[in-house]
Amino acid sequence: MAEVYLGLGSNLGDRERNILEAVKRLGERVKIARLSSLYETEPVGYAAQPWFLNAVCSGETGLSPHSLLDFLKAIEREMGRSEGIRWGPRVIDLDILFYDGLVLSDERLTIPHPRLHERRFVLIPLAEIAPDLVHPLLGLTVAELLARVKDQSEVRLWKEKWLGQGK
Ligand code: A4P
Ligand code: MG
Repeated sequence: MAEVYLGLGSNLGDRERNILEAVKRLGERVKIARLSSLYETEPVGYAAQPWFLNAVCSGETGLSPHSLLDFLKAIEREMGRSEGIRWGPRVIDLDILFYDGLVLSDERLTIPHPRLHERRFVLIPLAEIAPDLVHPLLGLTVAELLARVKDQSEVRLWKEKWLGQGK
């Protein structure tokens, strides 16, 4: 089994319901251990779109990295995400942030996620559930990455207790 950290984001439709639905579907192949609060976040990369809800979770899975990516893409497809503008609006976006201490990069998959350390909308929820987790390439903890991040986009705590999280 591998310990994985996943990022969830939605900025179309009922955003909270979309994230909740994605967490439920993830549970079919990933035993969820920790789930962050929900944060409302300013769009990064492509500004002319609605604000996101973002969260992160950790869990254990028997899936290989590429099988996990296929599983996440299948959930995105089933939940009606259509191909759109890169970094543009989406019903649900699921990213692999970390997979054990693995470092991997090919044409389909890069682990750790190549932009996670530049993004407050990832680092803030991640720091809530795993501040001491060390980035295997950068050698810094999540809390240290957050202290150094240049991104100044807004990230607001939106809902702290949901789905029985925080146990
Ligand atoms: N891919 C490579 N590595 C990974 C990985 N670690 N996890 C490939 C997931 N996918 C990975 O992703 C494009 C391709 O990246 C996948 O097919 C996979 O083979 P995508 O999800 O189809 O497209 P995308 O999400 O539009 O592009 P990308 O580059 O993944 O964007 P990001 O980095 O996910 O950013 N602002 C706020 N506030 N909140 C957000 O959640 N999200 C984005 C998307 C931009 N701005 C945002 C947010
Ligand atoms: Mg993505």
